[in-house]
Amino acid sequence: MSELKASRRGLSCRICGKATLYPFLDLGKMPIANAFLSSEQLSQTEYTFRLQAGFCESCLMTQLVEAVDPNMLFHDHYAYFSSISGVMDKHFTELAAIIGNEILYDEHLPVVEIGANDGILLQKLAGYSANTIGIEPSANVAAAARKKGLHVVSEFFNMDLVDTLSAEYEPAQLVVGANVLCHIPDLNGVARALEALLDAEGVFIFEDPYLLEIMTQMAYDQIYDEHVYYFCVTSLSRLFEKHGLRIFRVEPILVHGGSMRIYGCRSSCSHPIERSVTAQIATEREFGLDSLETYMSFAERVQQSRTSLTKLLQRVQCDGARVVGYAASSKGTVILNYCNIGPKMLEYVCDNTPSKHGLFTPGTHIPIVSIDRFSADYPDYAFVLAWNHLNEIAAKEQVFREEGGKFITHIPAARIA
Ligand code: JHZ
Ligand code: SAH
Ligand code: ZN
Repeated sequence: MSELKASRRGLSCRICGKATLYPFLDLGKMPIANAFLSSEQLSQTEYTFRLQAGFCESCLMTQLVEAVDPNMLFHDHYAYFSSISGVMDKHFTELAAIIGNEILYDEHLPVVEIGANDGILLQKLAGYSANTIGIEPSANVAAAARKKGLHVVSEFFNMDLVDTLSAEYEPAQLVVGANVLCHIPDLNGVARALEALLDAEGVFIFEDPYLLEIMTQMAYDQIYDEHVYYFCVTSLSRLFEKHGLRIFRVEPILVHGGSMRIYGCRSSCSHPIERSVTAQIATEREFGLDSLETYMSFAERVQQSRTSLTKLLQRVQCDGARVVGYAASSKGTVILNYCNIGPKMLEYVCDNTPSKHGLFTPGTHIPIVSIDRFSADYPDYAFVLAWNHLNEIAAKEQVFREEGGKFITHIPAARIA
């Protein structure tokens, strides 16, 4: 037994219920990542919680220790609009084509998307199916999807919703969700609901940030309130298998800094389990994703990552440089708060989401401005808070670089890019 385990009893795991959840990373007191503040709210007390990640030794699911009520995160003014990225738009065009050409098998059976947001993927799926249904609890982004003529139910996906859908619709031939499965605390409930919703030969596809990439890239800023889980294929396979489902194919994908697309179905379905699944599970074992020590050593490297980032920022500031933040992402909230980077360090954070302009970053209170403001008077450095979009941002900001501007990133290590 390791020293850590000997020293204390584990907490209760959200997935298997056993007292084998060991906190390994403490990112401290944290506000809600997407709770950008108006100027009136700056003087009010912000909701905060202790941002800690834990690893369950029994079912191997990595998860938040303290979760925030989803109703506080996904509501009528959710800040993230999926359609802000051209690269993501292309990514979803490709996903829709795979679904349309390889997965759908019936003209009539419903195609359901969970976490449809502003309809970026659903609209493309509608090109392949006349029966698409989006599930999206955040009313403002659901309204943006409906404006595109899409059918969207503004509810959380769970068993109650599936009961309602089942009364009205036939079983689904496809359930798809990008960057949403890891957001849902009751994953056992999701698995049960999937099992109830899917047709006998129906397929589910999910894409989420991949734990192995988070660890190798030092992308600890993927850990925040909305991301309740950090999946590997091993932990997800075990979860689905408990509920009569199984993963039959996995594909690593590059978006959001390294994600995994998983394809699943009922256990009794005809899809054979492909080599990609067994190979990925073997890779995860080799890396040590089944061992608490791997997570403890990641946590040590997170502290080192913070030190080298703050040193780099202090150094350029001491040289008299003007530094701003680029992209008011959820991940940015984690970095800024954990590394204690405020308005004295970053003059502003610019972002291409109009509804974020005029607001302030959660916890650190840096003003969020438009990209026009950035272009009007380039700073010396732009610290990229959506490092996953660095290529897209750098391509857009060629003039900034031509005029001597430089990007700073902390992924995979603090550096001037
Ligand atoms: P981006 C959100 O994470 C939240 P965030 C959520 N939990 C999740 O998992 C992913 O999305 C899917 C700006 N930007 O995509 C716009 C530019 O300014 O990394 C956004 O405010 N210029 C659901 O918030 C922010 O970056 C650009 O050219 O970490 C998006 O950050 C681009 C491409 C983006 O998501
Ligand atoms: N799929 C999009 C949106 C990701 S943002 C993309 O990849 O860009 C996550 C979305 O999931 C948010 O719009 C949020 O409102 C929604 N969501 C959160 N919990 C959900 C649940 N239980 N059921 C369905 N959608 C949910
Ligand atoms: Zn567990």
